Amino acid sequence: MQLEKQSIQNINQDALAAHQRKFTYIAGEVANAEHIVKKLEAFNIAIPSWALGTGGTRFGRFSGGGEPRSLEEKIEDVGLIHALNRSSNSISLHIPWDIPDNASSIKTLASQLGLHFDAVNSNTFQDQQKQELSYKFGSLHHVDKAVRKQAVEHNIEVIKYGVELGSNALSVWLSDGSNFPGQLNFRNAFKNTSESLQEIYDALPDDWKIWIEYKPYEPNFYSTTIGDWGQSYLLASKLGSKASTLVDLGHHLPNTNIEQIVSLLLMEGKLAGFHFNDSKYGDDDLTVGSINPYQLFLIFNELVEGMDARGLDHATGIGWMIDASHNVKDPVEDLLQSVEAIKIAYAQALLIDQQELKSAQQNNDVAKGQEILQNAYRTDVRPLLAEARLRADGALDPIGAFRKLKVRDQLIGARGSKSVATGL
Ligand code: PSV
Ligand code: MN
Ligand code: MN
Repeated sequence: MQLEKQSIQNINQDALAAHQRKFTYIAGEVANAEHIVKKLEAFNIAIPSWALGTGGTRFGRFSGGGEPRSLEEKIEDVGLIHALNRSSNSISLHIPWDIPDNASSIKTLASQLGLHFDAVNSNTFQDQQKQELSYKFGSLHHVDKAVRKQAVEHNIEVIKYGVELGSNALSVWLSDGSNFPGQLNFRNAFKNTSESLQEIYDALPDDWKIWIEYKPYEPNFYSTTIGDWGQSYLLASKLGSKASTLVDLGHHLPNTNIEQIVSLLLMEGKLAGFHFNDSKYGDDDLTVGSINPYQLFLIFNELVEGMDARGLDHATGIGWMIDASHNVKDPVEDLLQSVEAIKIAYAQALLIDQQELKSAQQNNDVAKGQEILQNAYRTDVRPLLAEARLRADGALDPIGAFRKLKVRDQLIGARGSKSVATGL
């Protein structure tokens, strides 16, 4: 199904007067409201194909119904999200969970909905049916050259799919690691990984990039071969300019200063981009901004300041993606919430007077620096987001519109109440 602009506009009518009141107020309060609205209008976050169905845990999966049954239906759902928030104009595929065999018709469907394909993700953390060799003891780091070769070939195949779809980045996350001391020689595992990645790197088309994701633990609980940003950065540096480090917010040990990592990677030109989510304990994949929105804001402060310093803008080079999963919420509503949280953090960071902050830092005026950040963080920027959506023909209140238009009921009608997303 597709959402008509007109039906969204009809729903906006009821909330228009209240919105205008709130927008006029904030536009008078902050110095750069127009600038922020324009930045928000241009801001887009990729939706992961694997987040459109109920994820579940290893203990169970409770579907909400109407879930996409095919890649086409996943693309349709991203189209719905984008129609409502006007900030989700791309989809990130995970192969082989998604098999884009019919690339040209898939591409046509996406472009009809105003979408394109973001990074493609490879998967060597599971064994697939008919796969010759097992990844039980790892893939790119494996002690057996034949297993490494199989994993390299899979990645090269994923690049080929990506080329057909018009993507230009390969995102690699490896579960490779060990569960017990003595299981693995760390240096050999790292060298094998480096050599395997080099073979994949050599197969990248000229305008492509490879993004190397890190994660400290799970599924391995003693060591992970690309376990932190240092290990990812080391690999990316050895590989060359097409390689950089992907930061998944949930892939840090508790209380890690993620904004500092972001700041330094950006400085070194090695920040690939993000898998946005939130975390209470580990790789929880919770809705962005649901646990620690201040951290998200501090990350965006580093991005705004660091991108300015490097002459970058939102569209240049960095991958903005969500990586979350939904066990008890409607996946579409959850993704709408995540995108909203990211844009709130971005808008708040854009409120900061960076010159004033720099001068507070230069003068060691600690309280002033803190005040500048906290004032921005405590500003309700939601009317700026709503205005950006309104100007782009989106919904003033995306979740409200999703509910009023009974989108989920219609999806259940079309797909059934027991539909299951492919690949999950
Ligand atoms: C691993 O935890 C990860 O964050 C990687 O990005 C995978 O591609 C994704 O989750 C799969 O759900
Ligand atoms: Mn991730
Ligand atoms: Mn993860």
